[in-house]
Amino acid sequence: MICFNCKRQIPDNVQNCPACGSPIIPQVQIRKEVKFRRFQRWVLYLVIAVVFSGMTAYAIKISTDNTQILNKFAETQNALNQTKSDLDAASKNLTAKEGELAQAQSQVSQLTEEQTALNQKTADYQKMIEEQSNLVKQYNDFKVDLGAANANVYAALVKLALGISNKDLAKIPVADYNLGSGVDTDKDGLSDVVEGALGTDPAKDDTNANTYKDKQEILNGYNPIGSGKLVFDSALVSRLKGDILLQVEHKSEAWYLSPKDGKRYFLGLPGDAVKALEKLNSATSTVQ
Ligand SMILES: [Ca+2]
Ligand SMILES: [Ca+2]
Repeated sequence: MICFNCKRQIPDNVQNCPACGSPIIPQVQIRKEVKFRRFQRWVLYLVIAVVFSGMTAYAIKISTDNTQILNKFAETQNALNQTKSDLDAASKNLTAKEGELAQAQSQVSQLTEEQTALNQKTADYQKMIEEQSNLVKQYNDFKVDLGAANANVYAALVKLALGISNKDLAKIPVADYNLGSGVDTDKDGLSDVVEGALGTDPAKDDTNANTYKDKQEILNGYNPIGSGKLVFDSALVSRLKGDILLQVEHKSEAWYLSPKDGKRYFLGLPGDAVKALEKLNSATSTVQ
């Protein structure tokens, strides 16, 4: 047996150590003591393990919480950066809008000037319309006066003109004057009115179908309705030179027999005769 105090070999069944005098504890009690202390050690290990586990879990929790906080902080930082970026963009946008507003104000100012100019032009235009209206009124008054004058001239014309039969009229050569003005259905250079006066067919450019057109035959002294040459009466022509002849067997078409060339000039229907005479007078210098 071993003394627990001095660790020396001692005899069994002694109450105290012969070497150091310490009381000797029985083996059974020692085993109990060892078992108790082993139990205490395991309890201690258990407590340490529990505490360590708790601390580890707490450390993990703190780490997790920190990570979450850091993540939230990063998110907040990103949100702040985004907000700052948005604010910068809004600031730029605001600057651009201010520029646009200034431009719009400039345009409004320009439009106001244009509106003023437009108002002035409108006033000028209304004044011009008014002046034009006055001119039209004066023109209409003048036309009434002119119409009255023409009526007087025409009355004198009818009074001075001579009536002539179609047969006698055919004995006077036709001048190439005023033959094509107005509607010309067959496009032969003789108006429908002239063809009515000459007796040709206004729907055929070659009334007698001899391959020579009506106007060509008339101006060259040929009969466009029948055949052969027209027979002119120089004595009749000499007698009627300078007269206005009314085609009384038709529609009273007026002809003027020129003393210069002995040809008849078509003046038209009674309503047109005055105008044709005026036209003929202005063209007299060209008549040979
Ligand atoms: Ca014709
Ligand atoms: Ca013919």
